[in-house]
Amino acid sequence: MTATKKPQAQYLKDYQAPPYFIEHVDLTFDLAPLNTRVTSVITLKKAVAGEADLALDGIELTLISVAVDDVAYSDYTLLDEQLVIHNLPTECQVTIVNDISPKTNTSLEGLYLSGGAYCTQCEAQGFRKITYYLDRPDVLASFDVTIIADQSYRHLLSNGNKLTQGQLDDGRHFAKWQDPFKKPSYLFALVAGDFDVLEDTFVTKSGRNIELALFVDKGNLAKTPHAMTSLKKSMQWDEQRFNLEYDLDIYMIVAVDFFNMGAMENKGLNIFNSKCVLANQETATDKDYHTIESIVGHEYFHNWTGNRVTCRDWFQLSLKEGLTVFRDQEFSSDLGSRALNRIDAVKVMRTHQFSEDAGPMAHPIRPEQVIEMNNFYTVTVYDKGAEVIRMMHTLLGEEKFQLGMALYFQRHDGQAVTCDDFVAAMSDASGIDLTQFKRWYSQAGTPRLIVEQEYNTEEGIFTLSIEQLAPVNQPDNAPLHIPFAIELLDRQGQPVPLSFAGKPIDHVLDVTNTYQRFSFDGLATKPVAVLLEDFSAPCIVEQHTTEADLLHIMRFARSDFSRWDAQQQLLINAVKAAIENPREHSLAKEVINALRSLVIERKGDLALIAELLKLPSFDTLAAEFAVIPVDEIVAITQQFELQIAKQLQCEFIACYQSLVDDGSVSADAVAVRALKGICLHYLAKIDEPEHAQLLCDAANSHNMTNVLAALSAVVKADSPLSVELLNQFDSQWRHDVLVMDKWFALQAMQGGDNAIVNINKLYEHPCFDFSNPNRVRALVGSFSHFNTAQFHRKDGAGYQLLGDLLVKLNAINPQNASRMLTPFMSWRRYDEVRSMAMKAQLQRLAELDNLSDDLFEKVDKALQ
Ligand code: B3K
Ligand code: ZN
Repeated sequence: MTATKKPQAQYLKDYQAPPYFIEHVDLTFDLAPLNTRVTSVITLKKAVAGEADLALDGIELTLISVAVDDVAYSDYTLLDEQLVIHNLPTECQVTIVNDISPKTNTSLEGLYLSGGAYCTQCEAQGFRKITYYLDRPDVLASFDVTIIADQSYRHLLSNGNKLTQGQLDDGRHFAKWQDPFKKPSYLFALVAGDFDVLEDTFVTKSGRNIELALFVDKGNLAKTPHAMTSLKKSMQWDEQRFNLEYDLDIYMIVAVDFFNMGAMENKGLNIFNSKCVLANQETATDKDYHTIESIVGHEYFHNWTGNRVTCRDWFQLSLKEGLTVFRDQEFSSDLGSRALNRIDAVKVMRTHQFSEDAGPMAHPIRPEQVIEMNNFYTVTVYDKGAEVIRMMHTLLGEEKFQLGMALYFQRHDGQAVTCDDFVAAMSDASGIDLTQFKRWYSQAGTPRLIVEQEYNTEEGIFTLSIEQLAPVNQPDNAPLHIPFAIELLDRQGQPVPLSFAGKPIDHVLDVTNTYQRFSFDGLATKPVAVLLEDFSAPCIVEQHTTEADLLHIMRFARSDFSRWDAQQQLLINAVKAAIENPREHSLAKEVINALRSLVIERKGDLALIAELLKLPSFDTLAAEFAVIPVDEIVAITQQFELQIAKQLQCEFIACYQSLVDDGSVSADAVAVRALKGICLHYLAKIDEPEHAQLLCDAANSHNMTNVLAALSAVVKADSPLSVELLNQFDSQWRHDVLVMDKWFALQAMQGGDNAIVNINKLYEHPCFDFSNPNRVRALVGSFSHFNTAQFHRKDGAGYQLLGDLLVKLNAINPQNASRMLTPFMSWRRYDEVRSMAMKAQLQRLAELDNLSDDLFEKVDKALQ
């Protein structure tokens, strides 16, 4: 790394409590696009004995004045990113006036303009782009906020309850808000705009009436009912399952088009990416409906796990995120299919999280060193964090887990705490020792478990020996406490009771040592073992399971998840065998027959059957190899899919035609559409007039799930139909950018040498906008993640396209740039030609004069 700039890391070990408390803050915003005036009056109390400067964070602010107790004050030092005020009295009020420019703020952090509306994003450290403040999560203050704006901004919103509103002499208007709950600055929010509003109410279980309001761009009201229903379901679920009730009198959600992530849990005033709110059957897929429900739930659940109890410092982020992801996963599983939700979560773990954990950005769920906090909103902190909570839930059971939650709130409501505090509550409430378990918080990497099975015919004893190996990239890791769930099946597929010497054994084995043996007796024949049932711990299990055992598990395991898992393993083995032995380029008869039975019999949940008919993704397969054989994986999966399509085409047609989609959003209708979609996926691969007709009918339907199933089927099959259907979609939906994102994604997935030229051309499309993260992700994100063959072209043109984009985004929106960089992070896992071409792009970024901290941190780690 030759770049002269070397941003400094912050360390968990250096944590110090703040030298001042801020008891209250009174903010006034006089809104104007290029010069919004912010007046902040902070009521302070010194928290330490003796002299202490007050070092307030502030970035890109124009300081106008400082006063202490209403008297102008000049004893301060203004640094690049801090205002250091000296010699303050022990208690005082500091008034700071500064200007900011929302219109030119393209980072989408701090106060910015999204379309015509002002909005904010303060987590993690965006508040310092609004005013000088102790911008850290352990400073909890009550906030009063006054917003002044032109009348055209009809809605002036902030956290808490509205105190007053009125007209000003100059023709402008104002509103005053008060949040009675003390909060850190990252939960502050302000919105000013002219919206359509969907209003509703919710009565809590203690009988309080809560006003609900959903603010969207004009004309979008018809797309709001699903999000509102999701909110009410979330409120009810949190009361039932966690005994948690909403606290303010009003809950507001605002949808904006320019947003860096999905949504933000600001107290009482959530701000959402419009794609995570707006939906109707014509414009959104069933998957979008599910995502909206889960994100609305996630943000709502933060009101307790995040807002009422928050993080002491940002290293503790998983305290709120891991726990809230666990809660939203449970919400989705209680309301919908537990198995499908588990499959989705495990896919994320095994592909994205395992690869992050094995790569240059590997970090424990509680990181110890951070340069740019925004880089740590990762699959590790969120999803592995949720798995760590789930393991505690498995070890404690629901009842004790809920006692732990209750104790956590009893001890820490209104505080900023650490992950240790959470585990202590769980352990104290349950009486279960979690000392060793806590290593999950401080050790990075994915543990590997080598499992061996022995069966002693004479004694009828079956033994599992489990060896726990440290991750290759974390050789010094100490053994973890791993809840390892199993099921044993007999030859007939019946579950075998687990016991030894007359003592029952729980199906969750406590793996705590580097090597352990677990024996079970009373077994007349060698059982088939289902291991790591339901993915009971985020580990890699290494063991050889025969094809016959996998087929047995697929038929008989009690866990739907484990049945899916066995099927995936069977398919993964087939792809690996084909790569090792190029003559074995077809799927075995048994596998095709198993798939055929699924399509014909259609027993159980149709959505699960749809899932079982999918081949493992490129990422899933790539995870199996030290050096990813890109061309082979692409070629073999294409070949297998064609084989399935050819051998089962009659069954797919019959299945497609016999399924009746009633067009509703019921779970049954969603499952029907999922299975019909898979049929289309395979049928598109064979150029037959009958198939083309089915595809065109679906593409012309009024249900976006069906339309998209048809379009993605033709695009992935490189079917001659795709040009016409894509053009038709473009002219039909050009007025709706969120729908056009689906079109951009389809364009990005097109095969053939023209793909890159096409994307460069699409940058000129009237709907495309580099400053909108949704557009960029739809087009280039889909390309780099899903168009494997073209992104990983050997001539490096795919990498060049992403590199060019990153150079541009680095200046516009570093947070988005850093997210888009992810595919380059695993450059070492590719063959020489590809890895050198990716590395060249990283080096190109490293040499940028204006390299952002966000990109610096990742590029620097990647190149080390
Ligand atoms: N807490 C926010 C994420 C903030 C990301 C900052 N770069 C959304 C969520 O996890 O609920
Ligand atoms: Zn969250």
